[in-house]
Amino acid sequence: MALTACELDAYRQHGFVVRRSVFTASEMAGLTSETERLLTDCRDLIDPGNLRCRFMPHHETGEKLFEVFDPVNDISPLCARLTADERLVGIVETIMGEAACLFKEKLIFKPAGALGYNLHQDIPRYWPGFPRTFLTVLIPIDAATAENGCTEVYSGYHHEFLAPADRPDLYMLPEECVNPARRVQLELAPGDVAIFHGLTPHRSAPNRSAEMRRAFYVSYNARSDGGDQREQHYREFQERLRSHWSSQTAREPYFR
Ligand SMILES: O=C(O)CCC(=O)C(=O)O
Repeated sequence: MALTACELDAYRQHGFVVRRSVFTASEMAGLTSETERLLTDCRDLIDPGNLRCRFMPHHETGEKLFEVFDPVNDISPLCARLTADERLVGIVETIMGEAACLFKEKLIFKPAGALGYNLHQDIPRYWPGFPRTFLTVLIPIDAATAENGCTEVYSGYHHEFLAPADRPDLYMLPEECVNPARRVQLELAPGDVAIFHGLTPHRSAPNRSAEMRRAFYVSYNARSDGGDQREQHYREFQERLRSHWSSQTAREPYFR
């Protein structure tokens, strides 16, 4: 079994679990070099008009900093291989109790100074058909610490939506939705992984260190919950981004 019975119980109780030292130092060095290669070789993709990219303001100056490639598998064979790695898929399938399908993957760079993420659950209440079995494996590339804005999860909230039923559009949640005493900062070393449920509320603080805090976030759904829907998901996701975009600016976004 890829997770022990104890780890599985912890996941069921808290909505997340940490598994240490899944990947070797040399595997992690390979992934680190891959992120550096992407920043160089794919520099021309990094553009606010490209739907693959997201930017985050600097927490003090407001300067827009490049933050995320979403998706990344099509420009990174190494990332694509990692999302199919049997150690990861084994952990996910132990939790799901059945075969898992890759749903989406994003490479977060979180450069020095980048603002954190407000409290949210990954499964949007407003999105019909979004798989309820969605979960994410967080693979830290740099050590994730409180200083550089590690992901912070809240234990025991993964059975329901926190957005009120009359505000299904509310993706970013008020902090009062959660009890601060149930917060766990996912301080992780390269090689560790954390797995958290799609309804586990989480947030992060700004990166107050002088370096990037890179992490690969890989999400899966159970095969019985819609099957392989990654392509369909990205089509729909980009459609939503496009309509949001067109309400903000006259420039036409593109995907490349
Ligand atoms: O990387 C972070 O700081 C948090 C990312 C996150 O919450 C998300 O992508 O849903």
